[in-house]
Order: sequence, then structure tokens, then C-alpha cells
Amino acid sequence: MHVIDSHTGGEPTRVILEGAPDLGSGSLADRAARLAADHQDFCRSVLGEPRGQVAMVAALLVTPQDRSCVAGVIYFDADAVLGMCGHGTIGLAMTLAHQGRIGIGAHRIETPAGVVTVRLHDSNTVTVTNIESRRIAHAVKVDVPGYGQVTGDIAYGGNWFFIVEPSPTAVRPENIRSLTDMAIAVRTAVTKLRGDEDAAAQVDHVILQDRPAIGGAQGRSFVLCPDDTYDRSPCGTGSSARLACLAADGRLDPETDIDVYSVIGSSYRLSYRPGRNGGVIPSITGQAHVMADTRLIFAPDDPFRTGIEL
Ligand code: PYC
Repeated sequence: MHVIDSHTGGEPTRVILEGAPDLGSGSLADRAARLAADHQDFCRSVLGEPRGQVAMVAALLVTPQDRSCVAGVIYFDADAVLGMCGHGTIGLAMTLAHQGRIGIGAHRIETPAGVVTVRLHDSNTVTVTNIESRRIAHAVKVDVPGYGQVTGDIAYGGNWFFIVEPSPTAVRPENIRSLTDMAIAVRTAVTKLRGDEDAAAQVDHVILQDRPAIGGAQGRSFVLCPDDTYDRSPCGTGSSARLACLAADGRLDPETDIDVYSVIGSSYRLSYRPGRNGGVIPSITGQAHVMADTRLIFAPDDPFRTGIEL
């Protein structure tokens, strides 16, 4: 299997160029559903140890339905197929540039969540214009066993997020274990909510957002992914969901840049313009670096050809 690995602000992306199962034809959402239903072993084998690493997200290249797109892509982590992935799209753009398939300028990419645009600025910097992102529910209260009542917003940015701001625990590297435990407990409680918040059942990412520092600077964010790892980057779809909340609260004007930081300190520059359906069209600028251009081997007699499962 031919793969190219990159990282975006420390968060790895593995682009699969050949050797993946045939997902047939149809919309990217249909093909993504087939991947999730029928190919779990394949997903684990590509991302899990010993061939992968915990934080890695895969970007499976497929033929786009929309022929104006340079590529179609289905993202997945070790546990779930994703609707979109911001850091993965930045990594994919750098990978396509590394292969000489795209140059400086704007290019369209089809994802299960819709068509996004990447603008390649130089040999490492990419701006992603994401799909329209929106806040679904504001100030949702949830009782979280062991943590008490937690309040947050449900928002969509290509994936589903519950955003807790300010985070009850400081977003610092030394707190990653306790942030992870809290975010898992919050997600479990949110997905059990019933009533008006049907969207709650779809939440598979949690953002614990640090308090902004004095002077409007943004604090760091901790982002829990579906496979219970944390995003080393500031999370493109999470940043999109949060932009929708900042806009809805009147805390950020359109076309205004802000810098946001991940728990490990890597950054994105964000802005938005108003969307047609009441949401926002986010712009996410970040940097990716290609790390490896390699072939994975899955020998039939390798007992760990589908990864290590404990
Ligand atoms: O950047 O959107 C993102 C993302 C989702 C999961 C990991 N990264």
C-alpha cells in the first residue's frame, strides 16, 4: 500500500494513494458509509500499531464525483470515519504538492461533508475554506458523573462538537491525561442527552477551550477525537465549529483574523465570512510537513497484519 505521511501542527495524516479496498461508486458519503460498515480491519491495520501511531488520521484518496475537484477524500481515525478533517486537508494539500499534482493557488477537494477549497501559499502553508459551519444548540447543560454539571455548545464544522468554554481544567500539556478523561466523560454524557438536542447523539468530538488571555488573545484548546486521542493541531473542523459559536455570540466579526493554539502550542490562523444558511464559511490557515513516502506491507503470515488489538 502506497502511503505518504505528513503532520499538520504535530497531528499526523497518512494519505493512502493505492492498495485500499474498492468502495464502489456513488456519493462520497455513501462510499464513506461502506468503508465504516465493511472495512474496519483495513482501517485499524493502516492506523493502529505497529504500522501507525495513535494520533494518526488517514486520508483515503478516491475518485471525486464533482469533476471540478482535484481529488476526493475520505478521512478516518482508528475508530470512526470522519465527515471532514481540517488538519488532514492541509496535509493532503501538501502531499499532492509533494507529488507535483497541484501547485501554488486554489484547488477544490471533495469530502463526504461537501466540497472544500485549499489554497497553497508556499511549500508548507495552506488555507482551507471549509463547508458552512453552524452552532446547533447554545449553553446545553449536562450532568457529567464525577465532574458535576458542565455547560457547552453543540456545533457542526464537518464533524460534531461539544464545546466547553472556559475549560474547567487548564489546557496545558501536563494536564493532557486529566483533560482526556474529562472530555471522554463529557462526550459520554452528551450523547445520552434526549429532547431538543437530537444533534447531541452525533457528538463525537469534545473541545475544552481555555480562557482567552487578556487583550483578546485566544487560549489553547484541547480537542478529543472519536478514538479517544487528542488532536495535536488546533483541529480544523473544531476551529470551524468554534468560529460558528464566536460569530453567533457576536464575539468575532467577519473577515477578522484570530490565531488559535492547540494543547501542544501549534497554531492556525482563522477567519470567517457569513454563510448562506445562517452559519459561517471558515478559513483555516496552517502548515504541514511531509515526513515519509513509503509502502506498507501486510504479509498473510504476519499475526499483526490488522494491527495490535488488546
Ligand atoms: O483537523 O478537523 C480536524 C481533525 C479532526 C480530527 C482530527 N483532526
